[in-house]
Amino acid sequence: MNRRKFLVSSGIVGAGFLGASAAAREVSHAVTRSDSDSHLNLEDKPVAFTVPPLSYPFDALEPYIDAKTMEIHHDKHHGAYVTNLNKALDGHADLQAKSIDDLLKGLDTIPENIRTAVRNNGGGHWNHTLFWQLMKKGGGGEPKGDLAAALNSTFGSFAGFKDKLKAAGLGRFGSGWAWLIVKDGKLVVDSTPNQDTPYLLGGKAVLGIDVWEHAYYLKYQNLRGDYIDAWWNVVNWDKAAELYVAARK
Ligand code: MN3
Repeated sequence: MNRRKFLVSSGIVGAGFLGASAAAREVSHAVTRSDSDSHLNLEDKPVAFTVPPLSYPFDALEPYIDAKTMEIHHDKHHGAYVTNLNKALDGHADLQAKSIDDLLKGLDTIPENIRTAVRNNGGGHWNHTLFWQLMKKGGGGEPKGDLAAALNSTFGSFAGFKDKLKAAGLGRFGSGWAWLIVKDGKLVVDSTPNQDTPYLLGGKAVLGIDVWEHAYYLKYQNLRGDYIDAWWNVVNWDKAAELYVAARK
């Protein structure tokens, strides 16, 4: 069975266990590859990047992030980054065969006429794929273990860290992201403009918050700070802890 047939059948088998809209997404993305694939299946033409389905329903993060925002953000915004990334890579089989990580780590090697498109849309795909995983229903609270200890020693306290990330988010003029990254073995808070990834900061992501208006405007309008305050209630600290361990390797 080739990859394409396998994914189609697994998508349909999986559909019975998912809600109707999740099932539709699963099937509509079935004839694709996963982003972890780093090489071509030579039996098939190169296949496109896809939006991974959310692992929770759109309303899972209510009341902190509303269902409508999640739906538009995931399906339309993330969807558009993926569509435009695929468009930019059209005709570049060598680049289509790469993982999204490798594309973004090697922006210098991307042909100049599509480099900005890959940076923006590939970055949008990478950032959002991570962002969905950094949130969960019943999230929030405080980190544990090594990450908690490192946040305390680096920023004085968990509250000190939260203040710093909020300031980075508020200080990012226009659209972008605020990040907690590991850089040179240390935790650092920083931000990126547009859809630039932590790779462009020279670090590896532990936690990140989308501060584009599309992430919060329906519920919070111009009050970015209120959105950031609310976002702490949905943070998936288990995922952040996992990324912290990986980033230090
Ligand atoms: Mn966004």
